[in-house]
Amino acid sequence: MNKIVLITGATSGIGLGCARKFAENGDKLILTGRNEQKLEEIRKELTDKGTQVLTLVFDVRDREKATQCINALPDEWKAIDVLVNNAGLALGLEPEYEGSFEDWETMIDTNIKGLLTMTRLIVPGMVQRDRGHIINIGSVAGDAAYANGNVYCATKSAVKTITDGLRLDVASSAVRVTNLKPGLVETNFSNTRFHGDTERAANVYKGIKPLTGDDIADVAVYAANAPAHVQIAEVLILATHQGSGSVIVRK
Ligand code: NDP
Ligand code: 8X3
Repeated sequence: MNKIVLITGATSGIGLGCARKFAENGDKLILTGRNEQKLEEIRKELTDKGTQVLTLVFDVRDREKATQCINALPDEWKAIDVLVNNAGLALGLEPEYEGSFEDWETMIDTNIKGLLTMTRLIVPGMVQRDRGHIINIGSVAGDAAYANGNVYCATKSAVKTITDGLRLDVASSAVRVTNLKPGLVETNFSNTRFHGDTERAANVYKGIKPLTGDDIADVAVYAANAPAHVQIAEVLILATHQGSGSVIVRK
C-alpha cells in the first residue's frame, strides 16, 4: 500500500536519501526543511519520476510554524503513515568545559525539542487511526559519549530514551517506533559540525569507507515495510571498519 511519509530535514544527507528511497518504494512524500529552493529542486526531481510530493518550509525549532504547517495539511495528506524525525546536527567538537552555549542550545533545540514537536503534532493522528510508524534518527553517539562529543552525544542519548518512551506509550496501538543509530555517514554533517571548515570535515572520512545517506535510508525503508506484526525497535548501523563511536580503523 502507498504510504504517506513525512521526512524532516529532507534537503541533505540521510533525509535526502530517505526521500529518494521512499519515493522508489512508491510512497507519497511530505518533505520538510528550511531551504525552500533545495526542497523545490528535490520536489521536481521526484515528481518527474512520478512521485507525489508536498513540501513544507519550516525550522523544526519553530513550534508555531511547524504547528501551522501540519494543521494546514490538505485532507488527502493528513493521514501520515511514517514520520522520519531526521532533522538534526552536531555543532563543535571540543571539551565540555570549553563548549559554546549557543551551539549547545541549537543542538538541544533541534535534536531533542524539534523531534518532540514533530512527534507531538503527528503521533496523535497515528494512534487515533491505529496505524503509523515513527522512525527517529538517533546515533551511535547516543550509546556512549566519545571524547569532545559531550552535548551532541547527550542529545542522541535523549533521542534513544524519547524513542523508547514513545514505544511504551503507543504499545496498545498498532503504531511502531524505531530508533536508527548510524555511525559514520558522509553527508554535510561534519561540515556543519566544524562551522564550514571543509578540510577538517573531509578528514573525518579519510582512510575509511563511510556509510552514505542511502545506506541508512535502505534500513528505514526496510523497517517501514516490515510485516505489521514486526517492530524494528532499534538498529545500529556502522561502517565496516568502525567498532564504536570512538573506534575507527583507518587504512
Ligand atoms: P546533513 O547536514 O547532511 O543534513 C541535516 C539535515 O537536517 C539538513 O536537511 C538540515 O537542513 C536539516 N536541519 C538541521 N537543522 C534543522 C532545523 N532546525 N530545522 C529543519 N531542518 C534542519 O546531515 P545528516 O544527513 O548526516 O544528518 C541527519 C541526521 O542524522 C541528524 O539528526 C544527525 O544527527 C544524524 N546522524 C548523522 C550521522 C552522520 O555521521 N552523518 C550519524 C548518526 C546520526 P539545512 O540544510 O537547512 O541545515
Ligand atoms: C553522528 C555520528 O559518531 O560522528 O551522530 O557522532 S558521530
